[in-house]
Amino acid sequence: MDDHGDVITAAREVVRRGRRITCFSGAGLSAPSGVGTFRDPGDGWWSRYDPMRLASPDGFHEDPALVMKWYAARRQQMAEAAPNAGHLALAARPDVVQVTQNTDDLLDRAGCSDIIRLHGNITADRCHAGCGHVESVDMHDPPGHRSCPGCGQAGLRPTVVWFGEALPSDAWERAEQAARSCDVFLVVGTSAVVYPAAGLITLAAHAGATVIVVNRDASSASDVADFELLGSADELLPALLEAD
Ligand code: BJW
Repeated sequence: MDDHGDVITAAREVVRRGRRITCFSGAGLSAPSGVGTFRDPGDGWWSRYDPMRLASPDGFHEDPALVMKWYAARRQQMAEAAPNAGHLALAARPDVVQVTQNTDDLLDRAGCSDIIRLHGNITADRCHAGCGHVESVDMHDPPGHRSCPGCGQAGLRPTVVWFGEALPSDAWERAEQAARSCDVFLVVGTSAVVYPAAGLITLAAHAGATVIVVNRDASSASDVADFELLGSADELLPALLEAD
């Protein structure tokens, strides 16, 4: 067997023996479904657009129509996507705690029921001024910029976390607990550069978990990895997680 096969076999054995497994995922999990990543050179969103114009409160304040146009494009892309074999392999393991940075609904559609969402959920909009109005959106026919029908004070924006915004405290507390208490921490398809989310990896490692990284390329998680499996998440996760 080649070196890569040896690493998969050894990591698979660690997973098989794991009693508490947490999976921390990012955009690379949904990439094989056709959902764009953020930082991949060439086709990642941030290679083409300034993140602070599209994913920050200041950007929304400056040009809300542009921001909502970008979200409409992403929502349509996600609506046309289907869960891939990586999502399905995770959903087949209800014992694995799912912590994700992804805002799409592909883990839900694969069958995961309890997902800890660090960066929110793209399938709904809320009042940017915080009046409490929330509404789900039609992902196949997503809306553009419009005012909040609840208070009329501000625009509606996706229920996601932008740069400079705090993560939902309940999700963050559950994620920290899941990182601290697991014995195997899977890191799937994330560049691991966005904080505080990326800090979960070192938290888990320092708490004694074996860290298994699944990524198409080396990432900021490479240095912390006990096992690094380089390849596509839709091919590696079934090999890592599925029973013999
Ligand atoms: C494959 C593959 C395949 C491809 N198979 N793999 C400490 C230091 C420096 C800065 C900070 C810090 N702490 C906080 C900050 C600021 C900031 C930050 O981290 N900035 C850095 C980027 C410099 N963080 C924040 O602002 C956060 N908030 C915060 O800190 O609040 C503080 C606060 C407290 C109290 C009150 C107020 C404030 C919020 C971060 C929000 C991130 N939001 C986004 C977009 C919104 C959601 C949406 O619209 O969907 O979230 S940005 C974007 O990055 C998105 C993602 O969830 C996130 C992570 O990206 P991810 O998933 O890793 O994707 P990529 O594209 O980066 O990587 C893809 C990977 O997949 C690559 O590695 C590929 O190789 C791989 N891949 N195909 C396997 N087939």
